[in-house]
Amino acid sequence: MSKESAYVTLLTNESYLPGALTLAKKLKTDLKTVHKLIVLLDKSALSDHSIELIEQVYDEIIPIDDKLINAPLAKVVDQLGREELSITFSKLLLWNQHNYDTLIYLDSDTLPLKSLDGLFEKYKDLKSTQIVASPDSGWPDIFNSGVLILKPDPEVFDKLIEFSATDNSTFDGADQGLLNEFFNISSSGSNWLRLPYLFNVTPNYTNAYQYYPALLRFFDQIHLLHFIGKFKPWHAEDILSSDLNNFHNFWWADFNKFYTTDIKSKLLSLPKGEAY
Ligand code: UPG
Repeated sequence: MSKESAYVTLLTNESYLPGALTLAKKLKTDLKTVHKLIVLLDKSALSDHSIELIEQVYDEIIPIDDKLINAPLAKVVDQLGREELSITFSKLLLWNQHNYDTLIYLDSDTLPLKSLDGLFEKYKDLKSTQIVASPDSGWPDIFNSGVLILKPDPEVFDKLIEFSATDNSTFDGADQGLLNEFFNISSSGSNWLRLPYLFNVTPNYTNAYQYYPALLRFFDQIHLLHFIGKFKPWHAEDILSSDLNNFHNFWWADFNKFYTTDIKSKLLSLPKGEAY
């Protein structure tokens, strides 16, 4: 029997739950994906009610409670100032999901605006030694690791784990630095297949730099928004404005559409943890 392809996200605590739920609802209800939705979940960190909400939208929960991988804390704090990102080394577990063919990994702070299903067909012949990702807006010779297309493979997984334990495996202390070292830098870029920026647009209202004319020119073609940085849309509704580049508006419009007042207030009162 041929293997399935699927979307997958990572969720290790309740502080990213509103994002993970809105992401799944968007893919299923609005964009009507025909693919399965999977979550790599640390169940021990979520309440029963939160797990019920996850079960309502995700087709499969892969528990990773006893498999979490942490990057050494000192470097991620030193380089990025964000302790909570140490846990993102757990993205390496993606390569161990070899019951699946192609995986499209999406961070739980992403919001697709258009269907991404065509990417499965486009990259069906991808090799497990390659990765597909968009350039990072802060350093375009490096890919952003919030949207990844990959082929799970136990051999590549073992190599990643081995590599992650070496000194200097990650230049930023987290998964993005590690995955770029492994797939991109070590092959002088040849194992990184570039996905257009339109598939991982990372505006940040605190960014000093935004290429506004390009934003206007390509606005209608944006396939996915990614709310990078410490401050996520669900942390506050009161910064919303009608500015075109205030992308938090898009997340709130969907969250308000998908969840009733009752559930919304519960979700918004969840602990924000280190991420806040
Ligand atoms: N995550 C959790 N719990 C945490 C922290 C992170 O589940 O406590 C998951 C979640 O899916 C989240 C993802 O990991 O979306 C990445 O964390 P996030 O805060 O969204 O990272 P960014 O601010 O977007 O930072 C960048 C990249 C991201 C990469 C990270 C570390 O966009 O893809 O993982 O840097 O390299």
